Amino acid sequence: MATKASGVTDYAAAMASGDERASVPEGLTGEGLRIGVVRARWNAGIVDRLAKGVDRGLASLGVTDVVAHSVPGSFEIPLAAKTLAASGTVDAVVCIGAVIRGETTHYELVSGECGRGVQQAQLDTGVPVLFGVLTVENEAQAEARSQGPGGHNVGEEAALGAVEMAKLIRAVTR
Ligand code: DLZ
Repeated sequence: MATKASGVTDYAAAMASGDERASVPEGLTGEGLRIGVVRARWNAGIVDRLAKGVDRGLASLGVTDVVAHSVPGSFEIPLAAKTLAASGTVDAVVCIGAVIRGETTHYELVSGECGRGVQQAQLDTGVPVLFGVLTVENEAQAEARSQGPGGHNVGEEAALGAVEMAKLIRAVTR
């Protein structure tokens, strides 16, 4: 595991490779869960890669019941995610999108409001809403974080987190 003290470059490389990602709790299963997915259509090629990661992550934990919706861009993700979470039809929501600084002068606005809104959605509804949205400098960084099987994929990580959080909420509230 890289440490920040070893240098900014090492840490950035670790973040890109996924070395800092959370481990999956032993024995975690998503059987019987219904998971919602909200995906943005901006930067569709990258979001497709994240979506494949979501599918892999959910399948690896035995999730078979998935409901997916798309929205125009990442700015619209929070409302769709909150509405889905509040509907009472899903155990968790995974949000995927890609905000690339090079392509937008209002990068901070779109990425910041998306992150803030996703957090608000889960706090307001009590349903886990996972942030699988890339906020990166360029396409190369986006590709490094949306890799195929065995590689770093933020969508896959968010999917695993959704199952973990859904089970946690279920365990402490029922
Ligand atoms: C407008 C815009 C721009 C410039 N860049 C992105 C982006 O990199 N990623 C993304 O998901 N969406 C982007 N958008 C679209 C906004 O999220 C939103 O859809 C529009 O501003 C309409 O509200």
